[in-house]
Amino acid sequence: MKKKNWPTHSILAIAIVATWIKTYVVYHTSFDMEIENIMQQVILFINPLSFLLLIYGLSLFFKRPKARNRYIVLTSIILSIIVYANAVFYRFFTDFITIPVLFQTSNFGDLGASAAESIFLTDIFYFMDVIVIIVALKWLKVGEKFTIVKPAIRKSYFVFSAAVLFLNLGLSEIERPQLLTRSFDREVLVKNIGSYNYHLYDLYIQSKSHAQRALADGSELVEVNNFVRSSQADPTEKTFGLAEDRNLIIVSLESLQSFVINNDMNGHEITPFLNSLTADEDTFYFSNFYHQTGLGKTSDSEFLVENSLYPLGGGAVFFTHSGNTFHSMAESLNEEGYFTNVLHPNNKSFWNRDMMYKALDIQKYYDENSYIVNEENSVSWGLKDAPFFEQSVDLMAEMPQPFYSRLITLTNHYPFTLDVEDQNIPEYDSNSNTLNKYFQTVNYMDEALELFFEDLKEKGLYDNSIIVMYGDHYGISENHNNAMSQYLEKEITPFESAKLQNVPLFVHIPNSGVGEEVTEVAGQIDVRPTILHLLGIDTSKDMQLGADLFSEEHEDFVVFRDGGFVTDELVYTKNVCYDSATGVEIAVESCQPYIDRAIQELGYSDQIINGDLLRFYDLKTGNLLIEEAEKEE
Ligand code: GP9
Ligand code: MN
Repeated sequence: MKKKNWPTHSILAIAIVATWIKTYVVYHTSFDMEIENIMQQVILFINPLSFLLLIYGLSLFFKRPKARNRYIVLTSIILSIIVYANAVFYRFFTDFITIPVLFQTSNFGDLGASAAESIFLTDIFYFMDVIVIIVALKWLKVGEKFTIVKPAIRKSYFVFSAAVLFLNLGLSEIERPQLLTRSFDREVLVKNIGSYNYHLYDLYIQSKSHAQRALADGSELVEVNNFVRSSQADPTEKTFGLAEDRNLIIVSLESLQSFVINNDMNGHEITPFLNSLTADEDTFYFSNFYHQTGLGKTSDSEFLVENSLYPLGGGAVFFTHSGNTFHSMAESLNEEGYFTNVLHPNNKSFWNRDMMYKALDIQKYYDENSYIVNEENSVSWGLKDAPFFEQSVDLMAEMPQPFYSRLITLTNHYPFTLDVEDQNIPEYDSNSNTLNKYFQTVNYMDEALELFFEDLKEKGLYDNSIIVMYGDHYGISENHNNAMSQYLEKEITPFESAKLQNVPLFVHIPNSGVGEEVTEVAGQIDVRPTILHLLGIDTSKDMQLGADLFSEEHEDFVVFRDGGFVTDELVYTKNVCYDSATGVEIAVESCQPYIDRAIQELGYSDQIINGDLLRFYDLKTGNLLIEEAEKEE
């Protein structure tokens, strides 16, 4: 059979259309992006096109058809890998890749078990366009003449591609004004400018922040300092120094959200021990406390607690800025003669902790090498919580006092795997395997905590310590909304999702007798000043964005990393303002002052981190070291 002759640039056209359609299908099947109207659907449809026209169009600069085809195939492979990597990443983090996370490759090894569960044979679809192009090359008879594409044709081609880009940006501007200047939300970006352009934009943002450090001279600190000083909350006499000279023990509770506290699952109490603490006379239980983490998850919560600054909007600050100068809580406690350390039975480079802890002046990191870890005492990510606490108390008993020990639990981590002998309550019965198992691992962690308290008492460490515990971030992502709505017996709207970022905070001060439930709206950023004040340490010179939770000047206001927030009256999320009590949507004007404040605070925090501004700050005197920096040059 004689093959039909196809026009010269058929392969180019096929490549563009194949990748375009594939990308659009991937948008709908791999990412959970809410499309609210026809316009958004149109934008989503056209947004891959301008980039694909450009990148595949570069083949027009090759003279030989062979080279041109090779370039097209190679490009399609690279683009497919990018799309696929995003899809797999999204399965974990419900987010798109940003450049700094690519430098976190040492984490990917540890993700092993979970990653394997997230890769399927059907994923071959992500390479569908590559297959189509290769088949087309093999079967279609395309003019193989040695051709130089006329510059005029090339020019009109690229003008067309630019026109498509401007059409895309124009429609996005109507749909979402100031998209590129204000957005904290990667999803909105991808929805509007497309996943490929988003990566270019990200590249631009990241190199800009790199340049920011080089350009910063400390003068930026003047405004930040004025803001921090004016929003400082003074401690109250009632609680200042309440736990003076005690050891400080902080426990980061993996993936623990507040919805399980004082709740049951099919009649089974989930967290009996923590529930008892909510009504304990030695415990302050903060029921309106929220996590504020971004992509850095556990490490972001650590960053918030140590620095009282926000983590970054893209990537984990533990990775991107471990070379910065920080004034951490550990540094303040070192000054007071504390032995500062972290205990966590994982590989020391996970989340770049080994590097970052040095920057945070933490004296010792007891990583997995400090623990006896074997088949019997570990599950999934590593050492189980109960043996972890047990061995940690042994280590703590040997430490010079007073000490500041921060312990990070591990068992209640996705995919929430638990040995049968540790399961004390049954699984839940929804369509989400993740949620079904979550209750069991939470229950296990709760039991381990009770044993931890007993161990501390046994080793004589309990009475002279203060024990602070908080949920590090959500455990159940929005991917499990159906199952969550079955469990909570209500629809999980964006408003409910925001409220589900509520995690518990416990401040347990043995023999103090002053405990109560505190309903102040607050976040992880407030932990540091609260604790330091309880220990009787002045923070009036600290460059911090949080405030003492016991202070009369503490505001009911918590800012999320994506620019959303919660106050005692309002919830703002995904650009919509809600009445906090009813969940009813209200005019955005009511939220506006707080929207501006949130942007301002996040901006100052980003400035401090990106500009590495604390190198220009003398914590002892509170002086800005601007002139000295100038003299050095
Ligand atoms: C890893 C542990 C879990 O060491 O802290 O990190 P996460 O995935 O929750 O950020
Ligand atoms: Mn975590």
